[in-house]
Amino acid sequence: PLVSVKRALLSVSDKSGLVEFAQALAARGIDLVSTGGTRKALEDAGLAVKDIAEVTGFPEIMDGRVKTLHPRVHGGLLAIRDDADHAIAMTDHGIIGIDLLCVNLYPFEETVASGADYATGVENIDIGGPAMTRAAAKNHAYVTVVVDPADYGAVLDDLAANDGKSSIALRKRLAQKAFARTAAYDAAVSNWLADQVGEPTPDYRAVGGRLAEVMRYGENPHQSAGFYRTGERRPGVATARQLQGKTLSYNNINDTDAAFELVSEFDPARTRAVAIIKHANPCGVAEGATLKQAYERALRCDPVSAFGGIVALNCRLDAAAAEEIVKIFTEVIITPEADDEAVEIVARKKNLRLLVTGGLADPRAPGLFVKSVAGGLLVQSRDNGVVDDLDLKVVTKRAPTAQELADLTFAFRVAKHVKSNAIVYARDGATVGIGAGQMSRVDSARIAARKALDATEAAGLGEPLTKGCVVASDAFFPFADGLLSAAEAGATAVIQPGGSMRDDEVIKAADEAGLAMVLTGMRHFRH
Ligand code: 93A
Repeated sequence: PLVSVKRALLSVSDKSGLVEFAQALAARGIDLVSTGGTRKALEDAGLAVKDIAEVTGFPEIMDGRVKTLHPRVHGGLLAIRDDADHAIAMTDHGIIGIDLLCVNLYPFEETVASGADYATGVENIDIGGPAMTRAAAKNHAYVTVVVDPADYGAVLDDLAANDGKSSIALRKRLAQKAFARTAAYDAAVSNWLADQVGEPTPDYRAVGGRLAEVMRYGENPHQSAGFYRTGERRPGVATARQLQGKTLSYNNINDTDAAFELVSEFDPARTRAVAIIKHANPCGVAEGATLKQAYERALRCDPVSAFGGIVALNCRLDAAAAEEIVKIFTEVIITPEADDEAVEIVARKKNLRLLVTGGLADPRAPGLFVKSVAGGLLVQSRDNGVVDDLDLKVVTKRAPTAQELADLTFAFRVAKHVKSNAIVYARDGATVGIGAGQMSRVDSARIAARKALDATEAAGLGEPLTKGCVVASDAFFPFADGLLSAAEAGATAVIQPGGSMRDDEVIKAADEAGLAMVLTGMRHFRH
């Protein structure tokens, strides 16, 4: 199980940590062999390195497309060291064993993510690197393969602990990592090509992510979890800069994503908006003349649930808003940018995470949504429908007033981000009651009304917040009951997709109750 390491082949694109690693290997008397660029980096650092061409007896050709694809390399990686026939083949063909392979691949993902053209993308598909990586990983009984500079230390520690030999435990672990890397790499290439050819069926691209972090646990402490980045350049939780606070948990990431996707629906050129999220559902969303005001109005919707929530902003966090937000316990703030003064205010709360995204996510952008089921993956395009782009139809005798219409589009924008069945009551650009995740729409409507009463009481208001509000529903009202329950609560106007067999009945009930109703023609289920 312990294998002595005599020769190492290094061929890396990402040269970070390379020189130190190679120096430590050389200090152990390990011979170094390298491809062009890697050899140059090592020689520049004063190390003795053999060129791969000396091993193969064959020059690098075709602009480096063929440099390590040679039987002397692959024989050296794949030979079973204690097999007599393999030993004869090695002698017959002048093959020398390679005991350690250090490879990282052409930066394909980074290259295509930076918007490189087609030819550049193709040229950055590494062939020789994955071939060597797979060969070494298959032969981990003898060969140590390291594909991530983060593992250089572990390799050196292993050699130090075993008197210059490598342990099977480490070789096995690194082999697993190597195959994970080549699998993700091929997935990235396939996904990019799918985009290039306009492949209509969403494929498994989201699975081609790279492990960014092993998390302490998943949704619950007995579940293991990892966070993968897909390389998608969408401003949000996966790409944000964390300025302070504890590491994000699985639930934090899930909720922060929901919060930022929601608040990104509000154009900062038009308005300032704040969304407060708990358990992936908004418990308050509001626009305001200032960010501080937007936060206060969002908080008013459900101050009890907002405790320990995630706060997302659609524009630069300023000092006044920061002062307000830190008054109650908040898990995460996510914002496109933050003033220095605001950053200092947040710094008073050591555990509060502050994430800066550099911009908002485009709600109209395409993308994929993946969910796992037993034995499979459900993959669909992201819900990128935006109410502003829809052809709204007034179906009642009374048309909504300008103020009602503004509130209707506001409420529908929010409803898209509420778990179904979603009912959202809103007034003056703020939610006043949200009913989420119920199995019947009428229950969601009742819960939203109940929550609005609680908020009214908490705010010490005489007049219920629902008086003169509007109501949005993520899918059609199958019966008039949900709609009537909203009217009873004080709603004067309704927005919903329409399309029920009983639309006529529902419209008639709306007319009788004096409601104005608008149909969007687009449903926003979210489960
Ligand atoms: O063009 S390749 O697919 N053909 C090869 O034979 C080959 N061998 C190693 N790419 C190949 N590599 C890759 O070159 C490695 O995976 C590594 O990323 C890079 C290192 O090249 P250099 O040492 O010249 O910087």
